[in-house]
Amino acid sequence: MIWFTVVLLLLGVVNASPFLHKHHSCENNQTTIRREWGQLSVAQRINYTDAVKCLARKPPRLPTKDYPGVRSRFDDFVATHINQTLKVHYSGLFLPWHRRFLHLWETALRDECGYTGYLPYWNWPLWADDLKKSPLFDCSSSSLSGDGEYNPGEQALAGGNVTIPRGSGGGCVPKGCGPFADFEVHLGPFSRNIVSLTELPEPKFDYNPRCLNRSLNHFVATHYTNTTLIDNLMAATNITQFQTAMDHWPARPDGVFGLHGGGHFSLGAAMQDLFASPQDPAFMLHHGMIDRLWTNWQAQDEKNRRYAVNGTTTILNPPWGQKVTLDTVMEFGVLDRPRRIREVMSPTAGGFCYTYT
Ligand SMILES: *[C@@H]1O[C@H](CO)[C@@H](O)[C@H](O)[C@H]1NC(C)=O
Ligand SMILES: *[C@@H]1O[C@H](CO)[C@@H](O)[C@H](O)[C@H]1NC(C)=O
Ligand SMILES: *[C@@H]1O[C@H](CO)[C@@H](O)[C@H](O)[C@H]1NC(C)=O
Ligand SMILES: *[C@@H]1O[C@H](CO)[C@@H](O)[C@H](O)[C@H]1NC(C)=O
Ligand SMILES: *[C@@H]1O[C@H](CO)[C@@H](O)[C@H](O)[C@H]1NC(C)=O
Ligand SMILES: *[C@@H]1O[C@H](CO)[C@@H](O)[C@H](O)[C@H]1NC(C)=O
Ligand SMILES: *[C@@H]1O[C@H](CO)[C@@H](O)[C@H](O)[C@H]1NC(C)=O
Ligand SMILES: *[C@@H]1O[C@H](CO)[C@@H](O)[C@H](O)[C@H]1NC(C)=O
Ligand SMILES: [Cu+2]
Repeated sequence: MIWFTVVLLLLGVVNASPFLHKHHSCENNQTTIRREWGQLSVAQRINYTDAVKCLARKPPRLPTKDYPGVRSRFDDFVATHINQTLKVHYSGLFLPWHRRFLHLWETALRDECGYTGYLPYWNWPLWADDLKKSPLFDCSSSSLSGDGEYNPGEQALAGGNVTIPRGSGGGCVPKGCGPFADFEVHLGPFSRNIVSLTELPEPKFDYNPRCLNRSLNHFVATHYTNTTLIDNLMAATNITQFQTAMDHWPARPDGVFGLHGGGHFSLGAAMQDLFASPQDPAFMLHHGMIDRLWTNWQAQDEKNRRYAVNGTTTILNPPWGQKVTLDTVMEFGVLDRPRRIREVMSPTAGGFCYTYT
């Protein structure tokens, strides 16, 4: 009887907590689960890549007249990302903007291409030791294709204190290598300069059809997406420290990438393109992992982390940048109406209703 009362009291306290109350906006909807690629069945993986290819066959909403490189619904996402690049990277908008972007992508796959699953993610350290043998990049019909053809001309990327040895590919994903072997990308490329962001290109939307160019990079995967770095990230005690571990640029003295850069530079030219990287079908799964880690980190301390933001609305947070607040408005072009940062701070509120395994 005493125990029963204690339990009831505890339940009362929990129910009255402002945190749970706020998160009740999701209560009438079943919380959906985003799973790791390796946790999906082969049929679920194929359903995902089929839906991605379906979006790449659908007509765009952006006018090709104004945006010549935009040839498909898939390209609407790429062009929107290109357009926002100088605001939503290495800035206070990085985490919130990409959270909404992923949701819009997942929704388009479901609503426009009949996909019945949810966004998968790529848990980097599970596969870092041998990307080529991973279910993500093993060239099987249930993968996201794999390495590019060996390009003897691919160089190491070097600058400042950072040198990244070349990867194992450097050319087109070859015939027979999974669902994106014949995939055509249309936009970019933009500079892949990894050190100096002092001379940034402007967004452009020219039509430049070419193959999906990959170079799996064992060095980057093992050095910049490993469990030590994830543990370090998750141990961050404030959002500034979290963002730094996730997303700092390598031009810092020890020349280390953030985990965000680590995933991008693990895969080769298409993913190393700061502007046009959503052209690689692995992009959304990489960002799924980033959003998952942020989600878990936020949930560890509701009071201090749920609404924590820091930085500006400009790439690399220059001193003159406008500081972000929860009322800062983010833009999504043809994909969505503008959203305040506040709206996206919880995966179970504001129209979101998802969790990660
Ligand atoms: C794959 O998608 C089809 C509909 O396109 C659906 O009927 C089927 O259940 C899906 N398979 C899995 C494993 O989700
Ligand atoms: C490289 O490292 C040295 C020593 O840590 C530092 O002084 C220098 O500023 C770094 N260079 C760059 C480009 O980060
Ligand atoms: C792939 O990208 C590399 C690096 O930008 C480039 O040198 C190479 O020409 C590209 N290969 C193809 C076939 O597009
Ligand atoms: C992860 O990488 C960092 C630096 O790149 C290194 O110091 C650390 O030992 C690595 N950890 C593991 C588990 O490989
Ligand atoms: C964030 O945490 C780091 C590491 O503990 C600390 O050095 C820094 O002062 C903190 N920043 C703020 C704004 O609390
Ligand atoms: C925001 O980040 C800057 C460094 O980029 C740091 O100096 C400042 O203390 C941070 N503020 C908060 C409230 O975290
Ligand atoms: C790019 O951003 C500008 C300014 O917000 C907007 O007018 C334009 O429609 C956007 N274009 C795309 C492709 O999103
Ligand atoms: C609940 O589902 C409805 C219909 O699918 C959707 O319109 C609404 O945004 C969802 N609400 C939340 C909080 O997820
Ligand atoms: Cu991005």
